[in-house]
Amino acid sequence: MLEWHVSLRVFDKIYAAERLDSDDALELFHSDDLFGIGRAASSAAETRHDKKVYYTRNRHINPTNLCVNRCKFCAFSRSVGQDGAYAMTIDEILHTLAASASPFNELHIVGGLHPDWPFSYYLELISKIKLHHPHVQIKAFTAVEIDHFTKLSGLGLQGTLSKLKAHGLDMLPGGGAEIFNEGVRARLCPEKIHASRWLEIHEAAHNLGIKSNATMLYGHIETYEDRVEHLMALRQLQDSTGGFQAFIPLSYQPVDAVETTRYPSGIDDLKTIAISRLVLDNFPHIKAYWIMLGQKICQIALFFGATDIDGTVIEEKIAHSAGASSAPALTTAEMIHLITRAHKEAVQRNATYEEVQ
Ligand code: V47
Ligand code: SF4
Repeated sequence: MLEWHVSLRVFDKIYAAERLDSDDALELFHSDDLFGIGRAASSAAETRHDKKVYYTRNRHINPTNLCVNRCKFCAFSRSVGQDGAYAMTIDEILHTLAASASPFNELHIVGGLHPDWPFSYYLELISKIKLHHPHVQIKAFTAVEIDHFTKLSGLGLQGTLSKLKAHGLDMLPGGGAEIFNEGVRARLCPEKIHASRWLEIHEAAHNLGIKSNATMLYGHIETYEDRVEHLMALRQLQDSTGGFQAFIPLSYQPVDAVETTRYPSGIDDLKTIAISRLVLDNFPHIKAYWIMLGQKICQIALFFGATDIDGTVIEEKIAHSAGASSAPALTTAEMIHLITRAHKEAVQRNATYEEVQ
């Protein structure tokens, strides 16, 4: 049941910069006071970054869509022998990068859990990319992939992450978090690592000086309580490590295999961005990922607490396999236009949020 008003008590806490608790967050999700919540989140964003909105020149590489996990919401993955399955050699990836028409300074590499590739494939991949593109920062491998690598390497979690770092890994992306609630995970992605393992992997990365992002896949079968539980778990880890850079709410792109008639509305997208900004008071950035939101909602999200819109994203495959209607890529000029038309200051960054001229 939607309540139009958020109680004055919650707004008083927000404007006094007091930390919100789970009940406050839940009240915000149940409210339909989109503008009140948005105004508060926008003010929280401007306190941190003034009018600045960050973007990057990046491209994606998905080395393979073969995956031994088959999450129900994932239209990208394939099993061995299935139509559309692919696996790229390291040379193919290097050629793709060399042939890239537009320059990039961040590479986002994620893929399926290949049934046969050894750990050495991944080490060689990132070290060769660094050799050919030394200025490029590598944001690679979700916690789900890192867990898979620990089984291949036999080096344990710390040893595996340290090896990857030594070969050129700069930071971890935020994927694989989905929704931490185990009941929802059991229904949507039973083979995936548990939430506690996802958090443990990010904690270990932070302790080794590897920054990371965090995501939440919302708008499918989860409840508002599940979203709040997810946000609180992230805030708690961030309190202890400070290693997260951005939180990215991922707007679910409906696929037939998930039995739900729900999908995130524009209002839900904006409210989720805004509430994330208000609850995750220790996260530097909330990212409005235009690939999943579409450019227009992404632009409006800049008035709801988002201070990052990701990047040019050449060749996105995961959301587009699920039918995302956003463009396949944006040019730098289009990104700047999107930000400045919202009367914000467009700031180009690298993967670790240093400003790039
Ligand atoms: O973990 C899969 C999600 C994620 C669907 O860290 C889906 O900067 C919506 O994590 N609808 C991968 N989402 C993408 C990701 C990401 C993207 C951009 C930037 C960063 C970052 C991270 O995509 C997966 C999964 O949660 N996903 N299927 C779907 N149908
Ligand atoms: Fe595999 Fe990741 Fe897709 Fe799940 S979301 S099936 S782990 S590629």
